[in-house]
Amino acid sequence: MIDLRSDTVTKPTPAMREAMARAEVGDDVFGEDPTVNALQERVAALLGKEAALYVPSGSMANQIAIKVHTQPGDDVLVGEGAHSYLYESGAGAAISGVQFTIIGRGGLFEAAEVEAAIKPDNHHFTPTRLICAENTHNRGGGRVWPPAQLCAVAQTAHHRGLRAHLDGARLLNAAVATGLSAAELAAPFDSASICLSKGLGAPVGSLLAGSRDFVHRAHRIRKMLGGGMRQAGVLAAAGIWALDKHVDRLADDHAHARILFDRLRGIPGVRLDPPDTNIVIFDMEPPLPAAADLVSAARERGLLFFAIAPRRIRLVTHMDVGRDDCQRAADIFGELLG
Ligand code: TLP
Repeated sequence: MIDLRSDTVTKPTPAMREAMARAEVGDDVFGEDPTVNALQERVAALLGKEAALYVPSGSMANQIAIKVHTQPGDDVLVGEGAHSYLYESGAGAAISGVQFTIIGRGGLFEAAEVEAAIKPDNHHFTPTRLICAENTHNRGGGRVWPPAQLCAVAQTAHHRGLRAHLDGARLLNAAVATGLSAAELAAPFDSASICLSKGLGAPVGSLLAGSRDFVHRAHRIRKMLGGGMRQAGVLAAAGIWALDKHVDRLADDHAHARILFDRLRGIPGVRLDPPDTNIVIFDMEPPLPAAADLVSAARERGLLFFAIAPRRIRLVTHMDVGRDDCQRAADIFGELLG
């Protein structure tokens, strides 16, 4: 099977498993796991923040950030399709009691749209407290924010007294694609997350970084959500291995996404934009099949991917699919749609 459903499907490599087996561990709820501590320090430095906290998932990283930055009843500005409001099971409402206001188009937004969406200081309105930006943007097709635009939205938020959180589940894809460091991309934000379990190929884990005070408060919320893990160093070791060995190769995933794009764009009725990173999203016009039918037909040929709307497909490249797999996938699209 060629699995393009998500970059979350990767399995740890034999070398990564060895690093996990060798990991020194302790009780991380006591702060005594040396491997977790090393990973947290490493990611704080990577993101240019004072401190970082290891959490089980990207969703928990986002929800802890929202909880730390807001009070119940606050308003949070997000782009269309942001993971933090669309794919986290209503957690923002359930855990933090916030409402989301969606701004911009395709996941990205402009500083002027932040300005325009901030609610007036009047008792009819809920106070706008936070913006969340997602880089790269998943539903936006792995879109990389133009760095100046990303910086401008955070600066505008700060200027208006709001906080700014960066969902950087795939921030290292953005760093590789732009040539900027993750720290430069995270610099305008009060908090930033990265996921180790997407393109980087670790089995579990995300980090949430910010000031020492932010991480101190985040730690308490992690405990509240049951996210404290004990001898988590066996998992953190996979993350350290991934940061050592699997960052530069993200460029291969981006090149493989380009192979898929190059084939799909030649098919009449397929509409898509060139991928910035490792995600390709395309729409199909009739008489091409509905997305669910394409998913079933491709599955029979050994190719997996998701339909994300009735006529929209998402493909994600990652370290467990090579160049030949992507060429084969492109051929299957040619057979089924061409
Ligand atoms: N995204 C998953 C699905 O949940 C959609 C995927 O297959 O792409 N932020 C972003 C931008 C994400 O894409 C994801 C996962 C998360 C946060 C959440 O990470 P996890 O799955 O670790 O909670």
